[in-house]
Amino acid sequence: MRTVVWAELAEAERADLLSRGTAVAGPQVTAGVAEILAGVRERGDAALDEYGARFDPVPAESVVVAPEEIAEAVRGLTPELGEAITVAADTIRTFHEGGMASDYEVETAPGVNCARVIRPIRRVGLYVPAGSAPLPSTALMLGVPAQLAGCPEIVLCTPPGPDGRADATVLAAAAECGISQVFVIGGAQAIAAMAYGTASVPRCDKIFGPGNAWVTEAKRQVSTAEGGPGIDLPAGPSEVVVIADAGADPEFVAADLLSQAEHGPDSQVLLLTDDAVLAQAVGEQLEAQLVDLPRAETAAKALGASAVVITSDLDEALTISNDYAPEHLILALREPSTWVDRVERAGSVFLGDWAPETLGDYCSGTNHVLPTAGAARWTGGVNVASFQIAMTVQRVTPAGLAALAATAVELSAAEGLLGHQAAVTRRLARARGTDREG
Ligand code: HSO
Ligand code: ZN
Repeated sequence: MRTVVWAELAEAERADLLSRGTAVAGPQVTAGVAEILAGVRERGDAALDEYGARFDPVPAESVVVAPEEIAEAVRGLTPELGEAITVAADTIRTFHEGGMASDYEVETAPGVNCARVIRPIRRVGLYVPAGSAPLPSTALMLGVPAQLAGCPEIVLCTPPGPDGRADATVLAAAAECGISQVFVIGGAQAIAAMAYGTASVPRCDKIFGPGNAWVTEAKRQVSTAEGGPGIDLPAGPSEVVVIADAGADPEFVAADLLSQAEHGPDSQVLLLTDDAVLAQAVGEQLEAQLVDLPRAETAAKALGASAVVITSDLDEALTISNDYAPEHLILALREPSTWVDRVERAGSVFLGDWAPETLGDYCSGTNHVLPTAGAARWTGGVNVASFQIAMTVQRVTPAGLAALAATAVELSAAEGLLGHQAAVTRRLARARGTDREG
């Protein structure tokens, strides 16, 4: 990792340092994705087989995962892994359940009652990647909130592994969330199948989940097509910013940086610190720890494109992080809670020396499907509300209509929409007539 001093950087160098370089799909990906989407839309299952044969190292024999295969996957888990899936599902459930939106009703004017009622999205599609490694934890992060939201139909797509089958742990995680409609389809074609539907794959109303550039671009394209499904958020290459002070533990800081760097060569890793001695020590730790990692090559590539930034003080570090809007932010600081108020935007924040991002990735309870590429400027991560529709309902009595009639009449006149106005005044006249008769 190269080390730079923030105060010595020109404006353009600062912008370059904070630019992801991965946020926008290249023209090749855009065009390739468009072709796949059109293929699946026009030829359905036949196109899925065709793209599977073209893109998957070992294509699946059938895209449909039979219920017996899911049951077999659950039976085949070691007791330890089975327990880990259950414990993680429980913590995720506990945290997400605590923040569920509820219905509410208020009287906004005498005789006018407005309510919000929550409805689950009818059919949701979850994408669980397996490109560089199968991610059963992602099945839990999407499946648990979908289940809590009460979605009646949950569809899950995941790419085939080296044996041409869905990863057994992903299947077991799906089963933990009560998901039975599982398909072995990867990449843009999986997103296309869930967006348009095929004879085998049901058409979904909203598509969730992280993925590579092709998956992220496919989600973007289907969601902007007319009648297309909704999508959760851009969940591209993983990002972590660590803000560390002189008291931080270099061994822990290096371990956290490596844990995200190992996701992929395009992972975005940044260390911000006001202490050059700490920066030096973290550098030494990175070198020492890297050699032990099976994915050292991947992590080294990501670190090669990353930086350690020396700031004048911690406040400046917070300002940089807020501008960058990271997916994950670790505050390896003394009294970290006192700094939380300074954090304006980040997908998920980890406080102090004992909260590694790994816990959030797997089992503390928070979600790991989080905004990347700066989307934390405008959204948080996936939660139960992501799987629900907040519908409004109003009840109005004749007195309620009378109470707001003048307001509606005035505003409809201002907009020149006299049809709107008549819908009020006709009722008003009738209500007055009824009053007089009564
Ligand atoms: N850090 C990843 C999530 C993940 N990590 C899954 C391990 N498995 C993106 O937030
Ligand atoms: Zn991770």
